[in-house]
Amino acid sequence: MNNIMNSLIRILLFSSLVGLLFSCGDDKVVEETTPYFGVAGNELEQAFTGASETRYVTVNTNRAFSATSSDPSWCVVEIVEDKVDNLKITVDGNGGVHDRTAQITVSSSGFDNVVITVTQGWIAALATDKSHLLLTNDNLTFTLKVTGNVEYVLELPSWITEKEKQANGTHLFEYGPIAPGERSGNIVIQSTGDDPGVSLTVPVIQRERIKKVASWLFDDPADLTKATMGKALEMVRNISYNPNAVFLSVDGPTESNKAVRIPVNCHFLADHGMIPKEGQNYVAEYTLLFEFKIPAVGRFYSFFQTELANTADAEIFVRSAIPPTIGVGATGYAGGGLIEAGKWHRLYLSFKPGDVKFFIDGQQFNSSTTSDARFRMSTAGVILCGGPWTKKDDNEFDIAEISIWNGALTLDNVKELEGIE
Ligand SMILES: [Ca+2]
Repeated sequence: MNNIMNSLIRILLFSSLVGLLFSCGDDKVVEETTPYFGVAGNELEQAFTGASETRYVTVNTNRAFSATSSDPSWCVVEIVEDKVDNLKITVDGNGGVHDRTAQITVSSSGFDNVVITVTQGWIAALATDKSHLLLTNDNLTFTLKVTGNVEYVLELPSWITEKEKQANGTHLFEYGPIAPGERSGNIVIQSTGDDPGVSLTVPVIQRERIKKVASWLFDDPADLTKATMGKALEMVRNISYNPNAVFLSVDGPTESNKAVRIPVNCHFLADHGMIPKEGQNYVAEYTLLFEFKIPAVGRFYSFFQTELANTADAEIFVRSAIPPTIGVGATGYAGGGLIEAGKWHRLYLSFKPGDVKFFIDGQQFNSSTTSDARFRMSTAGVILCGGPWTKKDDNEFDIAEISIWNGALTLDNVKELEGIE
């Protein structure tokens, strides 16, 4: 009985397998004999951005087919064998300023053509030849070249003005010098009109370090006002006091380093060339160097005067004290024992409101927190080596060098300048 049942089961299983085989065979025959060809409706519109891109689309078919692009210059179509996504569409970046369209026609014998519509947008583009700008007082002009496919306007920081625009897109700008320090802003390049909005920002920084801006060495007996840096001095004589007063070329600290003897009640007027800080109309940070020699102690000698009418006190003196000191009430007097008659000294007067320092022969001898307005220099200039004629504070002395820096030098700065370790 068991054997009979087993045989029956075997027969049934065999019959089922045969049936399966036949049914599979039937399906295969159907596939081969019923052609189909099409592209899903939602794939018939292909919209691209302006950038280059590749996409794959499925052509559902069991037949050979072909595909052509109406504009292969930017829209390329290829058939990929053995892949479900068998249609490869590649678009180049759109460098133009308009949308564009192409049609891809997919054909198979015996079927209507399928048309895939490809549309591509475009990208408004602006570019500059510099990503940022670092400016100094040295040039006062700069260029920026703008390229792109859209019209644009420029927004500039208030301290920059445009001088001209050249046909190739190069803009020429100018700006003014600044006191040591920095200011910054942005140049914004913004597209205009109906174009898709695009803007670019180019940061601009103007930076200025403290530097020597004027220097007079008095080494040329024929030209005692000559500048080696900055502008020539102007000699100012008090003719009513002494009509014969003469600025004399005299020996200096060395044979080649000569000096000038400044007569009583005479002085130099200097165009220092310094620029006020933003928002100020005077110069409050500077350093003056005087290489000087006094003929005798017990008298006043005036180094500079900020009041150009020259009626008030001068600013800094060698005092008549014995031993002599240097300063004024606002800074205090100091340096007793450091200044000798008949000897050359190099004196640096470093001014910054709240931080005033004096150095002589490479050492600091006075500091003050004064921010007295008397030390502010006019942009019109400064009186050097003299003071008010009525006060008899400016006695004859010799000067081998005057130099001006447009900021307050430190002791380290002075040591470096003087070659002191
Ligand atoms: Ca000299």
